[in-house]
Amino acid sequence: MAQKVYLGLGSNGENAKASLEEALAGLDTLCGVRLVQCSTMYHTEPQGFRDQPWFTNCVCECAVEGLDPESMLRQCLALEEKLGRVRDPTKPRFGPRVIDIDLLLFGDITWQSETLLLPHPRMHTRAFVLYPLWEIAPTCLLYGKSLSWHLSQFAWRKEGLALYQ
Ligand code: PH2
Ligand code: MG
Ligand code: MG
Repeated sequence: MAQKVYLGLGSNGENAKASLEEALAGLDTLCGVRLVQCSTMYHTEPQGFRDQPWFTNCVCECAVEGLDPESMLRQCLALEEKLGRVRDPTKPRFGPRVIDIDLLLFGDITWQSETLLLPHPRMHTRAFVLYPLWEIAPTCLLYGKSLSWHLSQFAWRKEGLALYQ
């Protein structure tokens, strides 16, 4: 049976929107993966490492068949590389990137390995993930609470398509 998988996509490269579109198209071509829906693309204030350009972020839903979370992750990392991402260990961990594809939720699976944690360990603290996810999955629960509950736990605001936090 196919799993409902939610992914967070982000870019603060030069052509961020084009990079997200390429990533969405690329996801749909992955073996065992079908793109089901995608949120609006938002312009989002950088989190973590603040001194970098604003990001464009969206969240998408994929139907995933015959893949476990680690093999899905490997395919996502390979797609990031194909779209031009270079991981430089001397650069800040949360710094600028042409494309970031994060596994947020993989069905109801809780996963804890050295390479992957599910649910994504920071998603409940980030408006740039929670708000677009709420848009496409308004009844989704995270740790047994609604997405709007999580969004009420910290300060953020939406102005048009901009998400401040
Ligand atoms: N990704 C990060 C760090 N900070 N901030 C925003 N607004 N959007 C992101 O996608 C993002 C971030 C690390 O993955
Ligand atoms: Mg990320
Ligand atoms: Mg990532």
